Amino acid sequence: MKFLLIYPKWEKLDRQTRFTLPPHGPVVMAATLPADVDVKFIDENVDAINFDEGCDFVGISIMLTAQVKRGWEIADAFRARGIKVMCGGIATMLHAEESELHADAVFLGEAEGRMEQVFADFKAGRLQNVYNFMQDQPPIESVGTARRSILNRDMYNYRGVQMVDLVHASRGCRFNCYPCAVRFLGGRSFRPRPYDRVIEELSSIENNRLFIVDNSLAQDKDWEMGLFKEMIPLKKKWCSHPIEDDDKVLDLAAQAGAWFIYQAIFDSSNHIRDRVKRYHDYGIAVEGSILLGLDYHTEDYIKRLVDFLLEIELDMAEFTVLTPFPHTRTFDDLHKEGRIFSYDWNDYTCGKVVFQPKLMSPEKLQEMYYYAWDKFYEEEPQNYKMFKMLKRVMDKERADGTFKPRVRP
Ligand code: B12
Ligand code: SF4
Repeated sequence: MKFLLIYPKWEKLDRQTRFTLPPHGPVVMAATLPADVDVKFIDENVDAINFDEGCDFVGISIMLTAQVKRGWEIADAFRARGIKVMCGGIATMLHAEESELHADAVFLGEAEGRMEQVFADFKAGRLQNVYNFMQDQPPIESVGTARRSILNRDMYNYRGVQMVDLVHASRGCRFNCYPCAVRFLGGRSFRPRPYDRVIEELSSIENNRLFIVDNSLAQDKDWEMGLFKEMIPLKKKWCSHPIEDDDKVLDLAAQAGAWFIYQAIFDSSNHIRDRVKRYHDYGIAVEGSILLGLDYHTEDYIKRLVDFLLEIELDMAEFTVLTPFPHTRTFDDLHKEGRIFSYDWNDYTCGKVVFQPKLMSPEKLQEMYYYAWDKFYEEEPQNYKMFKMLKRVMDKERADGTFKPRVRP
């Protein structure tokens, strides 16, 4: 049977350099399909969908809120042709009830160990409207190597330079940050994968450059250090969300190939200054993730914050505006206070203001978003800073003999 798995197009952040990373949820989900399912994958961000392509069943993998409306449009179009559609993925869980209106089946939760039942139901003509496994997570040991062979690999490069492959070493998160939905999605327990499964997966990836997409690696120091030790012989180069601010951890991370870290930067304190400096001391670059529009943010505060980022020589910066995603505390508060003025999910890109900020107008916050991007990249444009980051990884690769030239037109 032919299963068409689709990852809908989504709008990128205004001002951010355009490049596309391979999606991860769909390739992990594809690894869980029963052996007799013939899967074809389309990432609409890099390839067009042929709605008249013959297939028996369509799956739509939706990660972002800004992707849901396009996902539903695609679902409607296939259903209008008489083909059954199942939606899954992070944003399907966050928008479950609305998704039910557009799909024959809505799958909520992790796919491991569940697809045999779903596909048996489909074949028997008894597909259920909702499969809800959110409170019943599969054992973490059952997470296998993602099925990256379904990707159209040539599309994921930046000006001919090989970008990263995505991989994860754990699920869940024990924190509960204000704007984040991970607590709702994965529960608050941290679920590390066994080292041998992670190392087996990392070894199977031809690409030397990786993005370890775990929510945060800074959750269990012993596990984190053990992981880095196991990774050293692989000589991979990788970026990730934060790692522990500890000399032993930073040293092991550097030895294991840490290239750059996405670090949330929320103020201009000495704590942040030292945190960034310590990464730099270990040869690890930092891409700051900076959220604008918190209740204490004024125009002046944002201007000073951008000056601070330049002063501490942050390598790259990604500015976003606070966005009240469903199932977050941000949504609950702003909704209750009547401060959300757009519930059009296409606006939820993190680059558009959809709520009334406390100390400025929405228009001013939007203006400050553009100000932050423009000011930070005024002297050294984004392409240049990105080139410096890529050069950094190439230098590391040349130093340990792992550099592979791979230039695409
Ligand atoms: C990787 C990632 C990215 C990558 C995506 C790369 C790509 N090409 O798609 C990048 C870096 C580009 C990215 C960007 C953003 N991201 Co992001 N990202 C993630 C992250 C860290 C991992 C997602 C992942 O791969 N998980 C692991 C996979 C295996 O899990 P999964 O997708 O749930 O898949 C499983 C199941 O859902 C199921 N499944 C999946 N698909 C399907 C389909 C079917 C049919 C079925 C049955 C099952 C199924 O099977 C899988 C295996 O069990 C998540 C947080 C997290 N840890 O989940 C945030 C997350 C998804 N991102 C988020 C956000 C906010 C963003 C941004 C909007 C803002 C930002 N700066 O972070 C930007 C986009 C800005 C823009 N407009 O340009 C939010 C989502 C908020 C929302 N409601 O939209 C999350 C949840 C982070 C958070 N802390 O809140 N992101
Ligand atoms: S923002 Fe990151 S660290 Fe905080 S709860 Fe979400 S996933 Fe965990």
